[in-house]
Amino acid sequence: MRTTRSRALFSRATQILPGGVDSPVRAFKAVGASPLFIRRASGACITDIDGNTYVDYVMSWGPLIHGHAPPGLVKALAAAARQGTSFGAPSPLEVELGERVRALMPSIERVRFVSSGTEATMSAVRVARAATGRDRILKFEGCYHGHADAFLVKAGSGALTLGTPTSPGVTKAASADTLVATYNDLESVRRAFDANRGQIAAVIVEPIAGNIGVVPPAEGFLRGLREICTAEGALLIFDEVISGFRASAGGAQGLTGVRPDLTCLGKIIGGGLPVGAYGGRADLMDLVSPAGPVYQAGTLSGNPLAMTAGLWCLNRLTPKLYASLSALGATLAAGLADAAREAGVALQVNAFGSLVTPFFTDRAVRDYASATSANADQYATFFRGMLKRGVYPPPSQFEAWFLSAAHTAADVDKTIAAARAVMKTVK
Ligand code: HOZ
Repeated sequence: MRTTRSRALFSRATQILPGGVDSPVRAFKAVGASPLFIRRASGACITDIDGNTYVDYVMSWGPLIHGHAPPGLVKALAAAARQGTSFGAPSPLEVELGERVRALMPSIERVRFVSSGTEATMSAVRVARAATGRDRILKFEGCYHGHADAFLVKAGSGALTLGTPTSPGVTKAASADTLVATYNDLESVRRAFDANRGQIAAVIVEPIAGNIGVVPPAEGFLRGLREICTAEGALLIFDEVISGFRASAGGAQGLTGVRPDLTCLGKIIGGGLPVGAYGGRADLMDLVSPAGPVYQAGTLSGNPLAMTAGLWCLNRLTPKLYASLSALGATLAAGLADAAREAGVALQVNAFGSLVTPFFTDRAVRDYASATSANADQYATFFRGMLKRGVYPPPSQFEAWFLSAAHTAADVDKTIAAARAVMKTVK
């Protein structure tokens, strides 16, 4: 595998982009490698500027449930672009996508489109604080809700990989109202409410944790959160940026039947273009300006290209798609587990439908502590070996693998065969 061009471009990039990238995990720091610069992508594959092609399991970190550049989407985007790329004024597409989101997730009675998941979560918390008149929020250790100041407390994703759970530059005041509980541990939530009676505006949770690797909710955890929030007069916010339209067409809430007060969306809702959204109960969302006093705005919010991509994606979420994604996910998870067993490597594979994470640990992974017991050095060796064999997993132990409609049984077989060979090299 020749990487001369990627290496040269990375060297040049470090002179203009901090760390050579526009988002930390892309720098491959956590896996001791130099990032690949991608020239193009199609279906389940990406090709770098040296001409190497890989089966991709990053899939732009989740939005591409229909694969890279599906021809129908490309055509729809080209047609939309001819009509104008941004209006800064309402367009019919926003209404159409909003209604589509509400049909798929009925808890979303009103929705506001923004441009990223980070914008969605910070705005949802603002609404929760305004609605309750309370300042504090409760999040879970290892859950990542974007990079707004209030959330960079014991966060997951890049903040975890880089070992900076609390970022410099976040003031004590900005994070002082953020409480942290343990994922899948309702007792830790009750303790936080006991110690902060009448002060917690909202509990925000990834209903399927996806930023410490994949950690599904334990039986009863989400329902327990709903009960506690209702009893304590706090709002329940589901951050479904990853799980929305992926766990099922109705997200994690559609599968579990637990109805949050507010939901944050991103990734699939934009079909690979920059979109986020937050929505929920009409009485809460009607606090948002100009319906109400809670200010939030954005130049590219409801952008016609992004709305077009979102609609294209959401209109193609069939039961058949989820059945085949789950089957592929199960085959991949089982294949990775078998490969590790054969090689005598301790591995726990967590999977939820099309989300998969192989954790290099012998502990069951159900929260931050067990996830971070995984051996990141072993993952790094595994990652580099897979890359050499034409498979591109996420460049961090603590990120999810994403499958798409474009992945085939042959892609997964190739991945498992590569894993069989590579596991033998993992010490
Ligand atoms: N925060 C994303 C992973 N959970 C990474 C975003 C990116 O690098 O594109």
